[in-house]
Amino acid sequence: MDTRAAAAAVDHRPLSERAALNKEALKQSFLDNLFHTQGKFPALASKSDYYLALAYAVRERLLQRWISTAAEYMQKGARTVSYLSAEFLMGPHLGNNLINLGIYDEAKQAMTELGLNFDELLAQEEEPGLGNGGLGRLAACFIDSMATLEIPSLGYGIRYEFGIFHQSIVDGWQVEKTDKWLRYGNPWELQRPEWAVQVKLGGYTEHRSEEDGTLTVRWIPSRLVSGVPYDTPILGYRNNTANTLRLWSAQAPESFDFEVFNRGDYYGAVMQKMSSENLSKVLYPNDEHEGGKELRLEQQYFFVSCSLQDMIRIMQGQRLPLEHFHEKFAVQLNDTHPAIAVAELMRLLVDEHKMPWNRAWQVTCKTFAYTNHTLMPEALERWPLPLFKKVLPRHLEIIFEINARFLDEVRRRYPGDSARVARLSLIDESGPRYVRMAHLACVGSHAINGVAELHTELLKSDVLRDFYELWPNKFSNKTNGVTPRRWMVLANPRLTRLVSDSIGEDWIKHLDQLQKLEPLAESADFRSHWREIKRANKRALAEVIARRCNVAVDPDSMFDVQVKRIHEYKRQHLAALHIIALYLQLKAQPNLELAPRTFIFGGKAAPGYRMAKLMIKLITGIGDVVNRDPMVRDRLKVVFLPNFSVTNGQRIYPAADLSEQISTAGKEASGTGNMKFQMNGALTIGTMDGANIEIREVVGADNFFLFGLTTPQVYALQAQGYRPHDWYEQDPQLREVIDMIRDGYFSRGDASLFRPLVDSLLWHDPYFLFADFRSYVECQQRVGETWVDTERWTRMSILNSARSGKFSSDRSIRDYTKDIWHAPSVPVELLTEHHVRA
Ligand code: RUG
Repeated sequence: MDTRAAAAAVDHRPLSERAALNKEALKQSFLDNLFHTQGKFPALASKSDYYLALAYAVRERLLQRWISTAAEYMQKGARTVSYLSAEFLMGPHLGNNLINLGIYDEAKQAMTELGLNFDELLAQEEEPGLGNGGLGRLAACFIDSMATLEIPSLGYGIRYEFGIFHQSIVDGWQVEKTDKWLRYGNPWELQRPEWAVQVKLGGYTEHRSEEDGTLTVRWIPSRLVSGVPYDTPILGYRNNTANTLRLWSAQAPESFDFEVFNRGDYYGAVMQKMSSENLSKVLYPNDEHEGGKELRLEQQYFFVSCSLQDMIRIMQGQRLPLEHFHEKFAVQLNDTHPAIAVAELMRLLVDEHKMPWNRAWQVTCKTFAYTNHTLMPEALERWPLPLFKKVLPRHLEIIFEINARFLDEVRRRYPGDSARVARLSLIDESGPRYVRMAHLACVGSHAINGVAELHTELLKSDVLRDFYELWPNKFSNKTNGVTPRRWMVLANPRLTRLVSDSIGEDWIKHLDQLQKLEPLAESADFRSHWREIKRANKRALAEVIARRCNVAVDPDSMFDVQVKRIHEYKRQHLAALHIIALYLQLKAQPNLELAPRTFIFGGKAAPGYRMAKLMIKLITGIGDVVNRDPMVRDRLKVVFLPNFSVTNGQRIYPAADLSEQISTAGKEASGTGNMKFQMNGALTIGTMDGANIEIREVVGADNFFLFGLTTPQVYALQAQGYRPHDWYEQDPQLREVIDMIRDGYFSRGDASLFRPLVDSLLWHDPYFLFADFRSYVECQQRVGETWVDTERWTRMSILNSARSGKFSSDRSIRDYTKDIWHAPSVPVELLTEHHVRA
């Protein structure tokens, strides 16, 4: 770009004129921002400067929508959904905002005309990885859908300074690096210090009888932390709505610093400031044992308290009495991480706003609804009582009071059933005492939901059975969904163009309309287009793989993909066993007809989860052997793509032929990656688990590769005493595969490396790999046979995509709105600058 020409082009017109949604206006604001915001001219500007200049240009276009939305909601006194989530895995904003504003192509053209590479600019954005996986990404899809459906909503969470760690693979092992996503600033957020709130922690309580006979409680904290909100606009798709994601950052409150400072303890004051700011420092990476982590409990309480105080501020601003809190706000608890909100709202209403207990309890129960996301017992949060008391002494008292009243009700319903009372109690007293957060969420919510049909049924019959028996009407299912804006339109522009050219653009907001593609599955011409697109996407991914993994993969081979968190229950190691079986087959019969396959893995292991890290090492070890072996390397390739993230997912899902959804039946609550693959035309090989069951239901059994035990079969096998070693003895192929790992074939002769993994499988196999091995291998055989019939495969691929309408998060949000939130949509009229000033 020529500096003089660029300088001459700077424009001084008011923002409203400059913020038009067209190419020339965009170019203009880009140049203005390069000069006035970045303070750079082209000869000095870095790619990051260009990215930021474009981001600010886009932000100017968001602000008008954001202000108009806020004004509309205020004027209408709109009922608002508050989505409380410890994680929001947003992914990069720029591309998504351009799509939702409807100016993606214009922006691309504008940058190209300025001599810049648009894709390179997009790649500059540091992805805000403020989540671990499915749960955080679901929250991101949900706020996208709420904005698209024009439902007034606020996403509340934590502005972690370090998001999910960056994974690299060194010598086949996972290595973690901190994620400094804020290092170059974040153009998408606005700090709102004027809405900061104070949060208390620690200390003790004082109870006093007043003269009028009432009892007042004072909580004297040992620490105060200030919560400062950072707001990010969340655009709806091609409408005027821009809702808000409000993330809280912890800072030291000045007044408190001063107290220590005045005592002359300067270093003490500094330490206190640092310890306060630690609260929002880092996202916990979903480790196995979080129960004892004080900072994690503090984080949860911190963002919940900030958010509820913020809602109260909003009510007071609109002069609404707090008795009507539940009418103004529908608060959804995304898992148990924000469950402390039940006790905190009670504290705010009773202690701080002097509402009588019974009234406050009614308001609280009508306010909250709770989504459960897991059946894994170790993921159900509980906090040791002493720790809880140390951090939240007043809340423990409130929980005891809630529990006493609740258990009275239980005893009335089930006289003499003390075992049931113990099971339902908010306090686990079977050993050392714990506060059970799922119980607190169930008792304090008017609605409880699971995230897929099977999951909800298992909650009712197993994990939350006692609560279901008590309150069957509270329970419902809300199957997850994903936003087609990010996961199709942004991630797969080629497919988007083909689909829109064939059936129009309505499907982007009404995904059911993809059904119109079904007849096209019979057109040879359409199928050929469909294949060309998949091939182009695979070529693009192959380039990434060559760059990152230094492995050449063939875009004409089948891309067989498993990307998700690494966990034993998700069974990446089952896929590994199958690859070894294929390898052995090829070695034994070099002329075997076998269509070339590329196995692609991606996913992070929690840093403290040793078995998961060993699973990564096993996969990379298999890759080292297979990819180098001249006898097989043209037919099998194995790659582990490092640092699976939203950005990488956008490249991977559109390029997949086969989606691996192979968790043990009854373990995966829903899965959402399965939906992203399906939308983009991958076929699924999967168990009867989570949302796989519903995917199979909509695509039809003929278009889905099913294998493995069902949940009742898993339970039965467990009950009769599962002995994996017997399965090993009885299956020669399985034996050969396991022996090879055990003997060090994939660890350069080191027979000790995979010993923990092999021993766990042989003697425990808690996730039934051996029991499902034969069925999986046979199913993979069927996959291979189908793949070589290219036309049939393509037909199945088109039908998978055409029948994915159910899995739009728009459908999920409609379900929540209809059954739980009852929040009507509020279309927004755009304000001009003139309105705002007047
Ligand atoms: O493991 C579940 C997924 O099955 C599910 O699709 C996703 C969204 O509902 O949530 C995941 N999850 C569960 N993430 N964390 C938990 C437990 O806290």
